Amino acid sequence: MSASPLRFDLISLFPALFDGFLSESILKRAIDKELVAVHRWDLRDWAEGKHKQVDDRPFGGGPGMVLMAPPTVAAVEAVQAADDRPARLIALSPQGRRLDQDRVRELAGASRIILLCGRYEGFDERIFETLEPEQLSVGDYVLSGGEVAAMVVVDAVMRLLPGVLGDAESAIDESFGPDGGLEYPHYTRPREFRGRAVPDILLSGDHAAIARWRREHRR
Ligand code: 21W
Repeated sequence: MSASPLRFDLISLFPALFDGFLSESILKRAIDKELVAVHRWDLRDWAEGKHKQVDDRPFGGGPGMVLMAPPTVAAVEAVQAADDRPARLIALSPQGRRLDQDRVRELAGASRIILLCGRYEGFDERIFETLEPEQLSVGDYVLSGGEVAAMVVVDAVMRLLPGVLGDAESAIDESFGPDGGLEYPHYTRPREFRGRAVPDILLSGDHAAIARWRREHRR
């Protein structure tokens, strides 16, 4: 459909984690409509040796394992070369800058985004020195790896791409707009639930009064 859909490349040790995410709902529809393309890559395919090792113990001691530079850098360079368009390279890392809607909007203007997902205690520092990725976190809590964070990035970005959401769904982004929150309490059937009724005004058909009520109940 669109000439050149935004392309995501997801590099992970567990690419199957993205299966359900990519095969349901809005994202599946966007992929089917070729508004976005998502490619998955298994980091282990660049591991060397009989054991296909991708992690090792930290020099200097300490807990956990560290993602090794050689397979990781080889994977990223191969993925970069898989398409002519230059890519934004993002490493998902708890030490990264926190993702917010401004950054999401900015990423939605890219033509290609490579998301590198770590596991274990962290990345060998030379991965950062060699590839100089942007580092992004999705919040101040501890995940088991970068995959869920990568899904957050893909989800937040793809829903801003033209044609991905219907008009009704698009309105949801207004809650991050210049007017601040347009969030108000929502109700649907039934009209009464466990003794709690829907406010009469919402059933009145008086659109001006409803708009006023929603402004007054904005949160
Ligand atoms: C979590 C890796 C913690 C390394 C004991 C005390 C990517 C993430 C991740 C992970 C550590 C993101 C330590 C928000 C996240 C991610 C796995 C470091 C050091 N050990 N955004 N301190 N939260 N997490 N642990 O966890 O890869 S983006």
